Amino acid sequence: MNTNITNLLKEAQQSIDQSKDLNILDQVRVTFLGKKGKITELLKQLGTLPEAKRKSEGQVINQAKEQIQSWLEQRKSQLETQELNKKLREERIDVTLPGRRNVIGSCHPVTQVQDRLVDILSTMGFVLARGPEVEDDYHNFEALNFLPNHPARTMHDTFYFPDGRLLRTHTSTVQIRYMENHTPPIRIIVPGKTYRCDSDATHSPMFHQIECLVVDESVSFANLKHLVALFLRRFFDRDDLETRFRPSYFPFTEPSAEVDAKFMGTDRWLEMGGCGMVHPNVLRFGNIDPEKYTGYAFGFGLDRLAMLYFGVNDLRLFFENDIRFLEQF
Ligand code: 2NL
Repeated sequence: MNTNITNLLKEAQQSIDQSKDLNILDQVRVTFLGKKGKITELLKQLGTLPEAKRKSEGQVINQAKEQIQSWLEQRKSQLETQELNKKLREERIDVTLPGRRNVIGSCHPVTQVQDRLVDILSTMGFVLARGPEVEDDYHNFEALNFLPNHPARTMHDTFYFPDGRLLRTHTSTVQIRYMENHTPPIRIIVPGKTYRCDSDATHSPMFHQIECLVVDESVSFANLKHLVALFLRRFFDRDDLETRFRPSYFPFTEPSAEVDAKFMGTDRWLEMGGCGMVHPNVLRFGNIDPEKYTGYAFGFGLDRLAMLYFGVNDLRLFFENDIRFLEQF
């Protein structure tokens, strides 16, 4: 019996020493001291021994039990210290590391140009107006004097929804809506996103326009020409900027013109946008009496203005959202 105990103690000591963590140590405790543990089994067997041996054997087993308990406790506190130290090491904060930088965003270049245009035209008495990007055929085409079979209505240029609604192909929809709810004098500026089924180096399916509409008594083509020239000079901050009108056609204006600008030192005319006197039919669709009022309107491609303003040579850069490009503005 005694040699058994000696071996058992050796075995326990070894297992305790080799326990790598608290879970394993607890398993060892169960193996020796648990309800069905080796020591517990020995104590149970005491009853089968003759009276004389029972006491001394009992003492020996109890001593062994206490010994194992004390080893377990020692090892336990050792492992606890180890685990605490490991945790402290892992969770150490290196206060000498550089802090995380706050990355601050900025306005997209097209938005910057849009804001600049709105600022300039606000000083000229224009009021900002906005409207929905999902539109109906009436506000996008019919009220703008597009005949039922006009080519711009075909699936080729316009994004249609299954229910017949569409993504506006120009911001003029907003001016129609504004005329429906206001009486002249009207002086509005309408910037916004527009959509056409077109995509290459110079066309993006989503692009931006900025349009202006003026309706009042005795508004003239001369007023239009003066305002466009003045506004372009202010926008490019060039008093020497030359502008010219070329005859053109839009369903919603008559007469209509294309606007070109030439920068001093270059001999090339660059197209900026279009303009014209609001067609009497369009005024009527907006509940405005064309016998009493006249109006002019002009529209510019905002992305194109932004390219010229910042000297960007590829339209697509504006829509790729590459942070290395955007960070430069
Ligand atoms: C262009 C040409 C233009 C207009 C837009 C307009 C709006 C109403 C009535 C009459 Cl509600 N006209 N807008 C007029 C002429 C030209 O835009 O090339 N835009 C990028």
